[in-house]
Amino acid sequence: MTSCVMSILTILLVCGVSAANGCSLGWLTGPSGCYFLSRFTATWGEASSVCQGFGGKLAEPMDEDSYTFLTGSIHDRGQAGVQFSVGGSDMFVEGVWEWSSSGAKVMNNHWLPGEPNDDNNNGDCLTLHDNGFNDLECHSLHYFICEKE
Ligand SMILES: [Ca+2]
Ligand SMILES: [Ca+2]
Ligand SMILES: [Ca+2]
Repeated sequence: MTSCVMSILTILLVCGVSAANGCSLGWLTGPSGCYFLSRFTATWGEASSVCQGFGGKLAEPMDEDSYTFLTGSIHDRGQAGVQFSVGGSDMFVEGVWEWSSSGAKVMNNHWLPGEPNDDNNNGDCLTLHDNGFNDLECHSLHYFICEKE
């Protein structure tokens, strides 16, 4: 029993350790925070909940530095062409793309060609490829990126 408790404590301690740069183990250090690229898929809403469970949110690359960092990270992982859910949507006003935490407008200059196309009249959630943004249906399953301070 004692060893079992000790093991759990050890795990908690190891998992709680932060790297010298201030980001938790398994998270990347980016220009405006720490980022986690998932290795499993979820709906946009589920992904948002997972990120909140980590004490963060779905990533919101609001400036060129964070956009470039995240697209580069996707590319570096060998996942060019794979799309990751990020924290923007037009679920409130069709065609008006906003970051969820602030309502700030999504940059207009990084949509993939032909996007946003409001897939099936229902493409209301934002995903990021290694080369641009796409809109997709919120209930479809994708990898995702979390962000925290
Ligand atoms: Ca819509
Ligand atoms: Ca839409
Ligand atoms: Ca689309």
